[in-house]
Amino acid sequence: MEKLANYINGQPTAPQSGKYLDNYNPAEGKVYSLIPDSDANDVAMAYTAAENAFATWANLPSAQRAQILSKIADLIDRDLEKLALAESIDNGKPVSLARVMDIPRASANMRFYATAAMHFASESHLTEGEAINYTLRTPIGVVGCISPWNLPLYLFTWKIAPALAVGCTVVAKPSELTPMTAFLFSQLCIEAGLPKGVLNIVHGLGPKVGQAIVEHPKITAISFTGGTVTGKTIAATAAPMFKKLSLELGGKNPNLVFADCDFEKAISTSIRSSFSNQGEICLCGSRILVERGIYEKFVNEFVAKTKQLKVGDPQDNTTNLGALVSEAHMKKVLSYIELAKQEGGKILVGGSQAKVFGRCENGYFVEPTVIVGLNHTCRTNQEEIFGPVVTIIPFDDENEGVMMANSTPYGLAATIWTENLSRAHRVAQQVKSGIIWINCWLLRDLRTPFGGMKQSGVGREGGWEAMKFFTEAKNVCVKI
Ligand code: TXE
Repeated sequence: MEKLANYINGQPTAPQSGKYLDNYNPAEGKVYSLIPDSDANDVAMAYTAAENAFATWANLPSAQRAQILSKIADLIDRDLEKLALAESIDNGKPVSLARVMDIPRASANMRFYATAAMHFASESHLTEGEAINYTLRTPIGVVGCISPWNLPLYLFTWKIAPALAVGCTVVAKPSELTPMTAFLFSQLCIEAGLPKGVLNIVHGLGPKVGQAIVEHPKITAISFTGGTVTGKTIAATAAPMFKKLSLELGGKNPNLVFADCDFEKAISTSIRSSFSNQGEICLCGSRILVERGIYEKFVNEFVAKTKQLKVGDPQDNTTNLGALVSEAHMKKVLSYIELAKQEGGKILVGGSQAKVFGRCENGYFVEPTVIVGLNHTCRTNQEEIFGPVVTIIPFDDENEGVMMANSTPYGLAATIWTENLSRAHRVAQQVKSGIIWINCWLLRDLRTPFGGMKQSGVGREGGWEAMKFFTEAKNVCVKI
């Protein structure tokens, strides 16, 4: 069985403990490779490599850093098919999705920040008649990047690319549930000539490897995407050391549909925003709030469209929903469906584990599920489920819609469907989410600030925000 390796000091490296963890193919419910069960010793080794590489990498002209990062992007493009298949096998998502979303976005992340490295500039402030201030931004040092399992290579590169672009060196940990593409990525880094120690990838469990990265006294900043509960542990661990933190956490995103929307577009995009990647995207609109005038029509049409979705073998190009990432996660999602029933919810479609025959008969599939009849305050409508499960809730007017949209502890993303221009802007201002899409969903410009309010996180990624996060600002005041 294939054994994955850590990537430390430019080399594929076995864990010091010699121990490995099972890596599952969730569509088959079967172990198909082994990943290093690393620990604090491997993190310490990765840190030393990153520290030794720091001065040279930080002082390299940005154009040279950019060249290497662009080369990595080119290699991702070259290996598109191989990486898409690997992502699909590791995560359970349809290969057709990985081919158009995950892998192209991974190379886009690398290329975007490669070019950004050459455009990054800092401010100056003239104190009239007295002084000129200029701001120096220098890479903060060795940083930790911890990424989740839902968009494995996509979110892994989204973190490491800006860190590397500004001249930081990195100790990174992909999710133990989906380590494969980060492993393949390490091979591309070697091929691209990334100097040794600049990026180090340590595989293993969150409470062991992730925690060791966060606890490491000399890792100065942590960029994390994952669950809100883990985010709290990370914040509590990092706070006494005054580490810089960027936390991108969960969401319970409202999809607000007004009666004056373009109905067909609202329906078809809502199907995507509900069930893409099996609903395992932090930006999915899991609470569909519909103005009462079109509620019945919307529910009927949405249910009819949901019934057309095909749950199946992720390698079949006609599959819309593949497997959930793990058995534990499937059970969690199914438990929320049970909870919804206990809370009085009515399941209009789905509601069970999906059976896929043949190769995938032991896989972790869940039917796309639509639930109505629940109050916006119940647990089903307040807690993140992170699966192919949505609720539809009617509202009477704009105020009530906004109130419901804002009624959860989360504030990551929101979608607004209306053809009324004033309403669109008014509601966008009132909804407490870091990302608002009007008449679209998941339309991303990598320059824009990305992140959430309330319990959806701290800080913003994207564009200059991420570059600033990985640098330390120093003001220099010159008397004139
Ligand atoms: O994520 P974890 P889990 C949500 C979603 C899901 C829930 C839990 O609701 O059901 O979180 O998922 C590492 N110190 N999202 O438990 O554990 C871990 O190894 C440092 C939303 O699978 O947060 C992995 O690399 N690191 C989300 C990463 O954290 C630790 C995406 C994320 O895993 C750690 C994923 C620790 N103590 C889940 N413990 C999103 N925002 O997109 C774990 N990790």
